[in-house]
Amino acid sequence: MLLKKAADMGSSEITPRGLYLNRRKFLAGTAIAGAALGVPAVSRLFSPSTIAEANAKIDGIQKSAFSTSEKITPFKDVTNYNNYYEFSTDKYEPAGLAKDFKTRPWTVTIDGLVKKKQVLDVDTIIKMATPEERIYRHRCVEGWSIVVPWVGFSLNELIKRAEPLGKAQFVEFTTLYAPNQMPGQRVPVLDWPYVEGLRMDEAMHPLALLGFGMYGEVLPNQDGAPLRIVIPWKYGFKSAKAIVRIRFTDKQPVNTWNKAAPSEYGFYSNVNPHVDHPRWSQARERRLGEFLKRPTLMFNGYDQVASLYSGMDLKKNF
Ligand SMILES: Nc1nc2c(c(=O)[nH]1)N[C@H]1C(S)=C(S)[C@@H](COP(=O)(O)O)O[C@H]1N2
Ligand SMILES: [Mo]
Repeated sequence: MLLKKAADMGSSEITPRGLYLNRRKFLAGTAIAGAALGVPAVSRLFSPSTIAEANAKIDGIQKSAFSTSEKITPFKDVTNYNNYYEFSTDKYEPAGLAKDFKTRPWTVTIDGLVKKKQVLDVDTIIKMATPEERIYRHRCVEGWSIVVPWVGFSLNELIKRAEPLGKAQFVEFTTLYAPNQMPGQRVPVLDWPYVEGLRMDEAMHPLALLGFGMYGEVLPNQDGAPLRIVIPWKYGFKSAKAIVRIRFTDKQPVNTWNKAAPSEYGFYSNVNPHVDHPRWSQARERRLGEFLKRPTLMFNGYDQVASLYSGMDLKKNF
């Protein structure tokens, strides 16, 4: 069991008020079964069957110097407490609802300001470089954190092969839109599909990971299979799951959470204990499974990215 529930923000807290009320109205006006969507979970037991959906082991994984030596969060916590609004706003539900999500065949479209526009099979991408285990801290904007042994390689491996044009200043990531498979997309809680973005130098930073596994295995569906990004120095929502498109652009992408609540979620979203969310402090966080909160670190402790933001006002560019 997790010991952190008391401190969790419910979905009503991450969801901006207007949207939340709209969603409730929407739910009230349509007789959707299980309209409990708007009600944050108080307590639920893990279903062992979701944990048993063990995925294939990944061969030839190398260790990474970027890994933290902090205690890894148990697999069952990381895979049963998920933010994945395409499936549900209830963090306990994606594990079950994503069980039959189809991750093959799967292609990723690479387009925009890039020399090699192409549609790549996800298995071609996965084989592009040596898989590494990267044990990263992950800090959700809601105040909880985890330590996860991801499997993947630097996103820049893919970007370099695509040969972006000199004009490309940003990269935009788009998640699959498949309301037939993703029940959360039948509800207008966010503007689907989920979109995220990075500045080119952020995307090229070796810490920015293209992930396809965790704990030595293929990524569980609820954690973003078959392919996601993991940006450890930014709040969790920047780490988009189930990516189908990577577009290079000269304009700053409009990321989904920024569109939903521009005063609450910025484009940069670097972990920053000195810039509070308008509705709660960001100074501390609770590790899943721990009781006491710990201080949140600037850039989530990844100081090596600080130079990317030198000269920038990170209170303005939150
Ligand atoms: N497509 C998509 N990606 C997403 C989200 C989402 O709702 N949809 N939630 C984000 C948020 S808020 C967090 S904290 C992380 C959670 O990743 P995890 O469930 O693997 O811990 O995924 C991020 N990526
Ligand atoms: Mo999050």
